[in-house]
Amino acid sequence: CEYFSIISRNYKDNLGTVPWFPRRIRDLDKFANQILSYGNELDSDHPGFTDSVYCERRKYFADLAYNYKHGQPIPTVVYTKKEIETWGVIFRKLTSLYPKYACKEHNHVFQLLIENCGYSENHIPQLEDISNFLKDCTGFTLRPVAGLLSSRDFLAGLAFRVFHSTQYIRHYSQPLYTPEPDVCHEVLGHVPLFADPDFAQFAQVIGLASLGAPDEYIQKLATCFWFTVEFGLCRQNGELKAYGAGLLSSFGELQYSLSGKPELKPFDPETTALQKYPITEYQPIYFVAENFDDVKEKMIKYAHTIPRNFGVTYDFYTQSIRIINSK
Ligand code: NLE
Ligand code: FE2
Repeated sequence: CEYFSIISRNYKDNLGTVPWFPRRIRDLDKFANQILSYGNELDSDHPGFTDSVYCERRKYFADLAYNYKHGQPIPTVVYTKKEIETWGVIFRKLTSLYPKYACKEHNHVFQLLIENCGYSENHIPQLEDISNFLKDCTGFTLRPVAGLLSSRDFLAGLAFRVFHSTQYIRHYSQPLYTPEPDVCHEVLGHVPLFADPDFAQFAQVIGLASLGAPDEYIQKLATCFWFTVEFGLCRQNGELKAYGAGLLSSFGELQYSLSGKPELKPFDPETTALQKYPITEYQPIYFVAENFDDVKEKMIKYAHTIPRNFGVTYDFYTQSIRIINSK
């Protein structure tokens, strides 16, 4: 199967007008059946490929997400003993590293997640509980996703403060690092930061900038997302800390990223947007942010350089996109 392949789909109609984008939060339901690869098929080099129990399980999770509709509660999952053990290994290892390696926002919210959402080494927290928690903090909510979305669809969700989240767990044989997102990556890596107001706003800025943007800019925005939300480092009190979810969910890469070995560059959307990167191994280069407010302001400036003859805002009352200055 094409588990890690990125196939770009052509949204443009024959007239070359603005690519389609969701206008109401309910429109996000349309993404479910346009995933790049159905999330239940595993590549032959995937550690779970020859494990029929694991494959079956992935199909179960893919179906849950595939059938999900906006407004429904996210289905509760009864995780197996083996799955909880895998989670436990990752949870214990990461929580021992966070005090030293994670940014202060992550550490702050993590405590709240333990108190409010049942985060513990013996329990994989439920997406529904987390989604409700995030909603109270920043208005972010989670939506289960069956497989890889195109960058365009994934980023569009952020415009609505909706984060598409996987619900399955990685194969137990490789807890230290996985190239594909899994529930550990989402709930340990991403969720804490989406509870932070500045960070939430930054993520939404990328989402809004992506709506109707030309393909070339979708790729640039996705690259900025990669080097911030996924693999960002920041400086706090003169020390380097991780805030990217791909680092905060991989106890291998978290230590590596702050080991002094990889190359570090200052985050600047113009140049960061052009950086090439591998998706199945540790990153050779990381970008360092000063703080979330600073990256947000830089992204807002960058968004203005995207050719689009209209502006957009998000209306929280109606959960829909408003078009402004349409020419
Ligand atoms: N490498 C990360 C991990 O092992 O948790 C997942 C990254 C997903 C983009
Ligand atoms: Fe991610």
